[in-house]
Parts: sequence; C-alpha cells; structure tokens
Amino acid sequence: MQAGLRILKPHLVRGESKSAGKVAIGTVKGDLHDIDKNLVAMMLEGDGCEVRDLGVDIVPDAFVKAAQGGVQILCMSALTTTTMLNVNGINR
Ligand code: B12
Repeated sequence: MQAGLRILKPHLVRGESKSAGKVAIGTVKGDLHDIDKNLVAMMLEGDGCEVRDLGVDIVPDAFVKAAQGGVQILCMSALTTTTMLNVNGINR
C-alpha cells in the first residue's frame, strides 16, 4: 500500500501556487494506523492545502500546539474503537 501511494501521489497532488488553507493531520495517541491518514493528507494537498503531517501516536497537546501555531483545520485519524476516544481527548 505504501509503495502504491508513492506512485499515486504525483497524480493526486497538483501544482498549486496559492494555499487553500493550512491543515495539520495526525493519527491519535495509541494508534499506529497511517495508510488512511496518508491518503487523506494527499487528497488535501491535491486540493491546494498546506498539509503538516504530525505522524502517528500523537498526543492531544500536539494537536493543540498545531492549532495555536496557525493551522486552520485539524484532522485526526483513529481506526480502532479504543483510540477513537482520543479524538476528543476522553482518554487523556
Ligand atoms: C492495515 C491495518 C493494520 C496495519 C496498519 C499499517 C499502517 N501503516 O497503517 C497494522 C498491521 C500495523 C495494524 C495494527 C493493528 N490493528 Co489494524 N487494521 C488494518 C486494516 C486491515 C486496514 C486499515 C487500512 O489501512 N485501510 C485502508 C484505508 C485507506 O482505508 P480506510 O480505513 O477506509 O481509510 C479511509 C477512512 O477511514 C477515512 N479516514 C481515515 N482517517 C481519516 C481522517 C480524516 C481527518 C478524514 C477526513 C478521513 C479519514 O479516509 C480514509 C481514506 O479514504 C483494518 C481492517 C480493515 N479492513 O479496515 C485493521 C483494523 C483497523 N485494525 C484493527 C486492530 C484491532 C489492530 C491492532 C490493535 C491489532 C493488534 N491486536 O495488534 C493493531 C493496532 C496497532 C496500533 N496501536 O495502532 C481493527 C480495529 C477494530 C476495532 N473495532 O477497533 C481493524 C478494523 C481490523 C479488525 N476487523 O479487527 N492494522
């Protein structure tokens, strides 16, 4: 999948010069799934957004810091029923 994504990326990301907005994206604390997050990040880039990929296993505070640092949209990914609670910080 990761190898496939590298082939797809240039076709999904078009050369935009003007930013459509700043986005931070990451997989929440306790969760290591990232194929889905990487796809969403690529789609957003393809749509002209400036995407900051925070990575996986990201603590709530890191998302808060990203928001304070000027991103307009926070995207949080969680693929398990236990880690999805970290999207709103319940497991904090
Ligand atoms: C690949 C995979 C793994 C890989 C992850 C590799 C990687 N680098 O991501 C590995 C093997 C590491 C893994 C590990 C585990 N996994 Co897993 N995994 C999967 C699997 C098979 C596919 C997920 C995937 O990548 N799909 C491909 C993506 C492209 O599709 P998608 O998920 O639909 O993504 C779209 C949407 O979700 C949405 N989206 C996702 N995030 C976001 C964020 C935003 C902002 C937006 C807008 C949209 C969006 O857009 C995406 C793109 O279209 C699923 C089962 C399944 N068939 O879905 C289980 C699954 C998610 N895993 C599961 C489990 C339980 C685990 C483990 C706990 C297993 C274990 N006991 O160790 C560990 C957890 C490790 C951890 N701490 O995170 C369960 C979760 C069950 C549950 N009810 O919680 C699943 C559902 C399998 C199952 N049926 O049991 N896993």
